[in-house]
Amino acid sequence: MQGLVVKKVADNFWVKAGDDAFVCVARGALKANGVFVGDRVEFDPNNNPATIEKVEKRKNIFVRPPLCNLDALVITIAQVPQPDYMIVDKLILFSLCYGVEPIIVVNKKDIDAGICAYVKQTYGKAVKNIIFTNAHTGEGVEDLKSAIRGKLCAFAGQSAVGKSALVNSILKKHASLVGELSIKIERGKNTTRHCEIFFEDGCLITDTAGFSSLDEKLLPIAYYELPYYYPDYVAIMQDCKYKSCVHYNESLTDCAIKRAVEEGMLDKDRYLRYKEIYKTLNNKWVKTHG
Ligand SMILES: Nc1nc2c(ncn2[C@@H]2O[C@H](COP(=O)(O)OP(=O)(O)OP(=O)(O)O)[C@@H](O)[C@H]2O)c(=O)[nH]1
Ligand SMILES: [Mg+2]
Ligand SMILES: [Zn+2]
Repeated sequence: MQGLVVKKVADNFWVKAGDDAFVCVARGALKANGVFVGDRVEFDPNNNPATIEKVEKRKNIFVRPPLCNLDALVITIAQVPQPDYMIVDKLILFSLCYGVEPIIVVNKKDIDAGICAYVKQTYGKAVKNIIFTNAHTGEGVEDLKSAIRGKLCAFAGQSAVGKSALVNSILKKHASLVGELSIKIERGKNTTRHCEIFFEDGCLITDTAGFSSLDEKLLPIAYYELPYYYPDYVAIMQDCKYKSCVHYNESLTDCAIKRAVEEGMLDKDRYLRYKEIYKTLNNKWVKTHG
């Protein structure tokens, strides 16, 4: 039978097939860390215990949290706590590196004091789905569900922006499960993080804290590739004078990105953060390539 690994506890895997879940163990060579939550597997339910026989090819894999085949990352921000847009930029880069769709959710719409308009303006050309929600009233949550339906997704973003509240709002029936899960996650930073996929109305969700903080040094991008992970830059970079333009030190007349920033077509702060990330990646390159 075929199924999706939705939960792992010790050496046991919960494999969902249709409406049923089978508790399985991994067979032979798959035993040593060969199966992850998110894996699509072939399993034999007639063995006792049921056994996972084969793991399908993965599109991506993460260690913290231990999860694979992620389709979408819901990057959550809010008016309060004060947004750190460097985190948003890095989470977008991270998503695009691993073939994950970045989705931006601006939560706490009820206390919006300009952030909704700013985010639309700044990221509208880079991220297709930008959604505004109020996790308390459920406003916008149907839009969010439409954006993530059929995709395995995880929530990321600063603490207290309302990730768990949003997950709870989507997973009405499983609210207590989510609470239990976050307690497990919060307990002790160094213990292995529990990770589980929840289902509701065609949405596949995992509430995990693992993706929230990112070090740009760990991004698997060479500095000269960085511009290609900015869809808003890619859209106009054919207008740069030089093919190998990195949109850093070139003159305003040579670089279309710098010009667009100067003319207010692209957000200036996002560009300054781009330069900061570029510099970090460049330093890393110099260190490792001499
Ligand atoms: N006003 C308002 N408050 C909200 C909204 N959504 C969540 N909150 C509140 O924001 C606080 C933080 O919500 P959480 O869901 O715990 O935030 P989180 O992102 O999961 O935080 P961490 O688990 O620490 O990463 C709680 O007090 C929520 O009640 C909203 O739409 N509007
Ligand atoms: Mg939380
Ligand atoms: Zn340029």
